[in-house]
Amino acid sequence: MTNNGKKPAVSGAAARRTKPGNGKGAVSVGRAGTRSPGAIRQASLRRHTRETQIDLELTVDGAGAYQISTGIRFFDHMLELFTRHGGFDLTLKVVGDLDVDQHHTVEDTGIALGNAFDQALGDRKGINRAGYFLMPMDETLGLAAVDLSGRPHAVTETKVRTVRVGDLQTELVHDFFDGFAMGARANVHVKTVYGRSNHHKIEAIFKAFARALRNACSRDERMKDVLPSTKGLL
Ligand SMILES: [Mn+2]
Repeated sequence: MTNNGKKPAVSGAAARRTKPGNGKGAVSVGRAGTRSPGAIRQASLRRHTRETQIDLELTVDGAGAYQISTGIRFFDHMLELFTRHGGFDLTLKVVGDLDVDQHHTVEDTGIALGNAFDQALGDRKGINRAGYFLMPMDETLGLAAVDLSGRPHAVTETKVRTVRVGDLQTELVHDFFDGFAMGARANVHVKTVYGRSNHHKIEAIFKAFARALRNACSRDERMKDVLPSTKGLL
């Protein structure tokens, strides 16, 4: 799916580095150069392993433009609305070993997306760092709380009892957020407070997550060059 394709210009030269990755394959990460306050925060990432091939371009300070294909249609739907509700821009192409099952595809997408946020946010100075959101969707209420704390941990409670919603294995919702938390070095809590429709339960969580993350990533005008931690490192 695609929309206006709006793409802000990269500020600074894109520095590119390649590292050996985790033994599963080569991983190269490109990121926007030195960020001045107000610069658009972006990252591009290529994560190719024997299980998944992921190519991703993220703009944190975007306008909700997306072009997303993971091979799992319901997952695409969730990532599309994540991008729009977050006000990000996301181009994401995932080719995973769906002949095994959806696990690697969903988990690795979470890791890669989290990595992209980590890269784009740099030293995390001058951002809110934490955010939360309560998202209603008809009869369902979804909750998300995010802290870009450097401490990876995810807690999920979807209250979905069916094995699948659409074509997505629902237990993998946790693996996505767990992967994201690892990749972004973030603490992520998402839950369905209540609801009936399984589609709504997952969708409300993704929307709440997008808006909580948007708040966490947003700049704090009063603390422009300040690290939002007394520890000295995020
Ligand atoms: Mn929907």
